[in-house]
Parts: sequence; structure tokens; C-alpha cells
Amino acid sequence: MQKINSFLPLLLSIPIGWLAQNSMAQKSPIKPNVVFIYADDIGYGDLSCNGAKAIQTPNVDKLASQGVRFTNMHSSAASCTPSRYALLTGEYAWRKEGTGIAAGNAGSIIRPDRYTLADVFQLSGYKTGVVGKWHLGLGDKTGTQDWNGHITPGPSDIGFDYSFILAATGDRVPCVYVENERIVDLDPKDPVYVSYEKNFEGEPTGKLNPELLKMHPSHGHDMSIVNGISRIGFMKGGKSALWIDEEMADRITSKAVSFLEENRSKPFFLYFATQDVHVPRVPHPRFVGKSGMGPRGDALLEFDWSVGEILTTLKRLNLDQKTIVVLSSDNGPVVDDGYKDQAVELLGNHKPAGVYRGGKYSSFEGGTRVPGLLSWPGTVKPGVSDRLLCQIDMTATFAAMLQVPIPANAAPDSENHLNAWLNRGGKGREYLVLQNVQNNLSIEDGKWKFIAPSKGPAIQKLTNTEFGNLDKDQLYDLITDSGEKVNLAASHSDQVARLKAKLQQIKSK
Ligand code: NG6
Ligand code: CA
Repeated sequence: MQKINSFLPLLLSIPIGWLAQNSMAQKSPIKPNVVFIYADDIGYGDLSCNGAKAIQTPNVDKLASQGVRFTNMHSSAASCTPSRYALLTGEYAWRKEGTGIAAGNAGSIIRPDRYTLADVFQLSGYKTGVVGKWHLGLGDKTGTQDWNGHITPGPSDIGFDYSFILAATGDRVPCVYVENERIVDLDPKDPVYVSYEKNFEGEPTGKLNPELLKMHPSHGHDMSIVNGISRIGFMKGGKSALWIDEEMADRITSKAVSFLEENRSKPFFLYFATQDVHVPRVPHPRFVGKSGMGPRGDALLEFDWSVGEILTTLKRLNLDQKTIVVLSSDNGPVVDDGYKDQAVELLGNHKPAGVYRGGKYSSFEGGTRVPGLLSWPGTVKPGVSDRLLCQIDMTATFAAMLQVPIPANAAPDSENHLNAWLNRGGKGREYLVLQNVQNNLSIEDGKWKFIAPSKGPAIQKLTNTEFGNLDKDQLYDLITDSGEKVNLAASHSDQVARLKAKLQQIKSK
């Protein structure tokens, strides 16, 4: 209620004409449930529905065959925090300071006054929940949170009725679950302390105590040790609350399933963000060795299992025809992201980004062209769609579906592409701006992709990732050269000039 009140002035600023026109369009919108499954670091080519041969993802494939498989779906950025920021706010993250990869003790990046994707649903009478990886900061200010109390602001201030989250990532402290903004299973006599500056006296680290590790870092990740794995950042205490990586998929999937069960009789929106297949990749023993590709492949099987649990639950609750399931990933794939988990050695011929160049962190397509699936059995026609789509549009698209106006100045970069998302016509996006990990921008427009010149490094040696940076203009024809191998900037200066100007105009909007 408080939230509705806080948006009233904004809603009142919507022109009367708009309201009249749109309320006449359809009196009461249908309110399907929406489950958004957001994978972490899963590449376009990691799923068998997208052509992977070395790995089989039957549950994801089932979702693909009962719905629409998008071949040109993008995350807004090639890393996690900016993609999630854009997903929830409908604003390109490069417009906003402080939206780079967040530390585990970052303060809330999306402040309570922001209108979000979750608000679209909550203000339409949905029950809203987020389960899994958050990585958008918690609490008021970086480094000042009291982790032992109510860590606020948090998801409940930006539209989520329920939350069960990892504050940041699996490889960052604090390694605890946070439910409705309080650490789960915390013993008040053993409080949690977190620092991203210095270690706590007497606490072992991966750097100084490698003998305590069951998985060793390949780069970074050599600070506090939790469950035999050293992480980014230092923490102390909270022994009874520390997560066990091997149980994480079970734990968050069962929370997601409970959310579906508890809200079966009202419309709900569930944002289910898996930790798979981000590092550290430590799947449950029942998946270990099953892919033949080591922990990264096994974590892909675990992800597929989680998807299966969601689909089975919807079916069991008789909700499958009433529920839209969307599946995507926050950025492209990376093989060695900081732990010696044999991902490189056991990769074989598998191509995590499929035919695309680059991967996580990159301006090339591998950075942001990610899996995209949507199913709504009985309503959405199954098929394959090559429309240019982006997760940033979910706010405007679902607002259109629910016929709710978006407050003035909210979700400035989010576009309504409901027809394309529901596979009933619609052209999709005309253009899309993307950012790599150094915030270098590129723009896709029809068949063209222009990557702005950058003095940033071409390659990150540690992860063996191409960033897509070059100190000259880059122009690729994505239809004839989806692998972005031939830079056409010199021979197509007209297109370069046009896209440069367009990018400039969007930036100054
Ligand atoms: C990097 C980490 C990487 C991963 C990434 C964030 C090091 C050396 N590398 O800084 O392991 O955590 O941040 O990934 O620390 S993301 O998917 O959440 O954006
Ligand atoms: Ca990620």
C-alpha cells in the first residue's frame, strides 16, 4: 500500500488520453502467472535446444519445444550486475554510476523510489518473489550494513513481497542466505562480519592456507574460506548460517517450488535466479561426473534439473496453462572464471557461446546473445523467432500485457514488444545498445553491429576472454558474419557514421 501511494503522483502524471485509450482496449487484462528463470553465465551454445551436442538439457529443451525459442535474445550487458539492474529498472546500466559488478557488501543499487519490473506485477495485484542470486546490493550504504539485523533497504522496497537470496554471488562473501532481508539460521551469539578491505584477525584465507581448500582458485578468489572454497572478500562468524555450495541448487529450487505452491491460487511473479553455472561450480554429488565435462558441465545438468522441478511443479499444481515461463541468462559464458575446476581441460569440442565470438565480459555477441525461451502452453504458439529482443524490455512488455501505465520517467529504455515476446507477430527491437565489462558500448541495428572504439584491453588473459575492444571503429554484418570476423568499418563508413550518430543520440537522451 505504501508503495502504491509512493507511485501515485507519478501515475497521476500519465495523460488522461492514454488511460482512456488503453482502458478501452480491453476491460480486464488476463493475468497469467509469470516465472522468470535467470541463469548465471550460461551461454547460447550451452543448451541442447540451441545446438549443444556434448551436453544434454532435456528439461530446458522441453520448455523450448512447448514455447518459442528466441535466437536473438540479449542481456543488456556482458556481466551480471548491470544486466540485472537493466532487467529490473528498464534503464541501461551505463546511464547510472555504480552499476558495475557489485561487491558482496555493496549498498542497494536500486533505491526504494525506483519503479521496477516487480512493481509492474505487484501493483497489478500479483504476489511477487525473488529467489536465488541477487547481486544488486543490500542495505543503505556500502560496507556499513549490520548483517545481523534487518538488512534494509532490500528486495521488499522495490516490489518483491518475498525474497530468499544470496546477497551477491556464490564466489563473494557473505556466504549466507538472506530471507526477507534477514540472514537465515543465524545464531545471534555468532554474528556475521563482512569486509572487502581487510581480513579479520585469526581467520584463514585461501592465499595463506591453501591446505584447507577443496577447490583452488586459478585467479583471485583467495580470501575467506567457506566450505573449503576461498572467496572474494572477508567474513567472520555466522557458522550456523553458512551455505553449503553442494546443496545450493536444492535449497533455492525448493524455495522457488514452495513459492509456487503457496501462491497457487493468486497470480504470481517469480524471479528465480540460479547460481548455476557461475563459479564456484560445486554441484550436488548426484550430478558430479555426469556430464563428462567436469563441474561446469555438471552444473549445467543441475541447472536443467532446477528447470525441470519448476515445470513439474507447475504441472502438478495445474498451473501450466496459466503460467508464462521465460528463461534467459544474465551474460554469456566463461570457461575459467577463477577456480581450477577443469572447465578448460574438459571442454572438448563444446562451444559455450555457440557460433558467437567472445563470451562473458565481451562486446562481441558471445557476451550478450544468450538463451531466450518463453512458453505459455495453450496460448503462445511454439516456434523459433529471430527477432531482436532484450531483457530490458520486460518491464514495458509486461506492463502492456497487464495494461498498467508506467510512471513518467520510469523504465526509460524499456520498450513494449509484447507481440514479439508472445510470438504473434511484432518486429522486435529496431536497435539495441549493449555494454561490455569496461562499459564500452555497441549498437545493433538491423543486420549491423557497431562497436565503439576503445582503448581497453583486447583480451583478458586470465579468463582467455576477448573483450571486443579495439582502438578503431568495428562494424559487423551479423547476417552474413554472425561470428564477427570481418570488420567492415573501413568499407562502410556511411553505416559507421550513421550508427555512431545514433549511439550518441541515445546516450544523450
Ligand atoms: C569477477 C570475478 C569473477 C566473477 C565476476 C562476476 C575475479 C578475479 N573475477 O571480478 O570470478 O565473480 O567478477 O561475475 O575475482 S558476474 O556474473 O556476477 O558478473
Ligand atoms: Ca553472470
